[in-house]
Amino acid sequence: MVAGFTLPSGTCKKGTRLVKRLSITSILVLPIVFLVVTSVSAQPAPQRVIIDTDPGVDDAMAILLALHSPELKVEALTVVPGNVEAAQGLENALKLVSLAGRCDVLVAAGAQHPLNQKLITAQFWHGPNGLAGVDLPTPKCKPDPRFGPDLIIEMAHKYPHQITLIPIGPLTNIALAVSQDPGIVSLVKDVVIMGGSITGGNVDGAAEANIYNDPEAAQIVFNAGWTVTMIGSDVGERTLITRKDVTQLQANHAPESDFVARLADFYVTRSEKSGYPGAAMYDPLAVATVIDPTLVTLHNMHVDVETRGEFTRGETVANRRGSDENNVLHGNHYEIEGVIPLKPNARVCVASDADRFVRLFVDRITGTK
Ligand SMILES: [Ca+2]
Repeated sequence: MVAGFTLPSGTCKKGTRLVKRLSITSILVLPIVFLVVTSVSAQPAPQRVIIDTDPGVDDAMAILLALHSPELKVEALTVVPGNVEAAQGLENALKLVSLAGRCDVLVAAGAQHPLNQKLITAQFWHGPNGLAGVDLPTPKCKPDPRFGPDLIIEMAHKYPHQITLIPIGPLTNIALAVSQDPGIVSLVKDVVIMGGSITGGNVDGAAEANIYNDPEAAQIVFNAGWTVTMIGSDVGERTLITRKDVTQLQANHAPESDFVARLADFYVTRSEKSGYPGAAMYDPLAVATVIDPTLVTLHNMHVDVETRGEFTRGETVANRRGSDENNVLHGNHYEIEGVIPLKPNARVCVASDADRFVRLFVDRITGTK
């Protein structure tokens, strides 16, 4: 019997047939409705993310990957100077969301320079405008008037425990946000940083570019009290997009994949000139880690940022053992009196499934999956 269904009086036979039909219908339809409802509710809600970016060839690829991924809801892009100056970065970010037809994504300017040093830009790697010299149309989307770090703070409070920050540039904006409001440490869901390295740098022997470009900011962010996820350059350098992938991107004609194909062509060509077999997908790997954490292997470590070393400024110094020796002065010498335990503050990426990542990237950009 269908719950809540009553028959009018004097319609017993017809009513019985009707009830039978309804019962049969309900037997057939209700399980289907149940399955549909269950499968819809089983889909996890998209994760809210804010991408803090210095766009940037690989930033552009990372942002478009995020905008093409149903697992993510990109709430905002906050712009930090790095690969390009702040004004150029803001223009690039607005052009990217305009290209994607996504003026619903907030784009806010942030810091204008690193906390404690001069800006170092990277047109050498990213082209004169930061986007491989590709001249995208004047943006239709407009900037949000809020200051990037303020927007990060607002969003963390508006969506407690839901926002994942994905900083893919120097950590200046994130440091400003967490310094102004340390309360966001317990409110954000995760901080997935593209930056650092535990096996040598890409600027010099020690430092990775995003950390090197604002080491003081990075030290604040790593030691703010949250556990960050660190996707370093040493893994990015083993996660390459190659000429074969460029060809596949070129074969698919749509405005966004055409644009990414041009970026990838520029980026791979630049990397080949420097002797690499492909281009390091630094920033897209950080975004992909949020889309599918099974793409990477993470190990808990305590990470500090060297801010003073003559040869090591900007190095992320990772303690893999979880303790420091406790050396105590005894007269004219020190003695080891045991160890001082260290709490991990980072989940450090030590490996990626590069093939599966590149497939995901190409499929999403070309709209294949
Ligand atoms: Ca970047």
